[in-house]
Amino acid sequence: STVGVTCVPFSGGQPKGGVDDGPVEMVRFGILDQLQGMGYHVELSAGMDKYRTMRPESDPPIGKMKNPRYVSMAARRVAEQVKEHCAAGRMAVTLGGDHSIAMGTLVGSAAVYDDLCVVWIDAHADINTPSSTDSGNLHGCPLSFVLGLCGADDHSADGPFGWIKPCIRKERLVYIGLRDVDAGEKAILREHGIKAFSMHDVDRHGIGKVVEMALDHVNKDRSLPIHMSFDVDALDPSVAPATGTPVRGGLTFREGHYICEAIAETGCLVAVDLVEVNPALGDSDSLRQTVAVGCSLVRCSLGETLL
Ligand code: DIR
Ligand code: MN
Ligand code: MN
Ligand code: MN
Repeated sequence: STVGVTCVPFSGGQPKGGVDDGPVEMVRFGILDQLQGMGYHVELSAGMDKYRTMRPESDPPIGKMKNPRYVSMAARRVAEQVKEHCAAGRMAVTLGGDHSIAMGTLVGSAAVYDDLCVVWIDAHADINTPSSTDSGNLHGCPLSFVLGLCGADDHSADGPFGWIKPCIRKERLVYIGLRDVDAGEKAILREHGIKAFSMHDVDRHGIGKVVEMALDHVNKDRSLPIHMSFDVDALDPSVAPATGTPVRGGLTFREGHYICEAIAETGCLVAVDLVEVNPALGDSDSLRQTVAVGCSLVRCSLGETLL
């Protein structure tokens, strides 16, 4: 079978440079050869350099949103590339880049798969709306756009995000790993009854039970297509130090891998994002460790097993 890999060297959804070098470092580490070694044919999306050169000359904030036009243009292109892979029946693997690109990956996979479920692995909820965000960084907002939680004006045809039509049902979203959720985001999760398993739940139940409960919530019969969006900052900073917004108390190396293995085992996975690897942060050891763990999570999502 074929994996459709989209590399997205993009950092416009947050202020730290370097996260745009995540995909090239993962390729340099050998992720494409590793997937081929697992028996996959690899189809690589063309023109990854365009994500750097497409930055508009002028991109003043809209309300609190920073780089709104650039984020929108990049995500829109991601959506086309992911949609093309999904439409061709390929497993869509997207290497970021910051998490704002998930606006694009989700629009792309949801355009092909009805009743898509989303498993979001992250320290953060990434569900701020353009009005609830404190930082204005759009990597903290991708889910509000695809769920349809922002205001009508945020989707207006003359604004940058008019192309995003809500495409994910809130009942089909579940989180694992949360531990740094803004007050406004907590209110959104509560108001909409969105299911989330925090690190507290991982401590209480163990990762095996948490993944089972998460899948039971979005995909009781294990029959619906799954899009897994994995922010490497879900892992503990001791495991994945080279990332822009590390938060203590995260998933262990095995817990992170277990999630990917268990979701791969369902046979329902159609798209995987691996985002927020920032090779510019920390020393060369942190970089190597983080890139390596990112690649290994991708391989496990594609069926690599321990035995
Ligand atoms: C915060 C941090 N909730 C924000 N979000 C991060 O800026 O909206 N997401 N770091 O990955
Ligand atoms: Mn995060
Ligand atoms: Mn909306
Ligand atoms: Mn994230």
